Amino acid sequence: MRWLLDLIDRHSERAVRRVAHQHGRRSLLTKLGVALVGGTVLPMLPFDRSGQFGGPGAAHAAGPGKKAKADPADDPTKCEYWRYCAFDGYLCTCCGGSLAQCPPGTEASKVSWVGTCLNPKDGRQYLVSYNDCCGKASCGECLCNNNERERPGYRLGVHNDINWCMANTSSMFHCTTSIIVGVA
Ligand code: ABN
Repeated sequence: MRWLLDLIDRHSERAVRRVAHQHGRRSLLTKLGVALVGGTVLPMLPFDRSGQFGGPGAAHAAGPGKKAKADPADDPTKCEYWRYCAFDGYLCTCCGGSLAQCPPGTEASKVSWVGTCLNPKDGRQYLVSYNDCCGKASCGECLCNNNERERPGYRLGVHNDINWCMANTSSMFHCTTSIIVGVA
């Protein structure tokens, strides 16, 4: 009887060792496989990397949890926008109008003053007509005063601190547009 118990013992020990051995090897192989496939395939997946290295998409992808700053030279609601280099007044883009259109209920001034501004996108100088929008009280939003090439007030045509609604039926000044009228 003793010999039978010894035999069962040896058999079970061998079986247990074999299972433990094979299982250990397989799980190692599985882990290696996952690491290899993951490491090779994951970088090939189509992630959006357009925000890297300050490229064109950088403005909307400054990194996790961070908001990139928009360039004010590109934003017509900011005084730093390139067309406003000689602008004096309230931006019509903040007052219900646009760069070239007066807000509803106002009309463009019949006279204006023209500045010359550099467009950083193409390196060219543009003639920009600053027409006031007339017929309503001051808009009061986005007051800007840039004075590139402006001259003192005793020379009316080269001074920008003027109410250009003076020749309209209503001389009430509301806001100012910035209309491109030529290339210098
Ligand atoms: N051109 C804008 C403006 C209007 C009234 C007074 C000064 C400047």
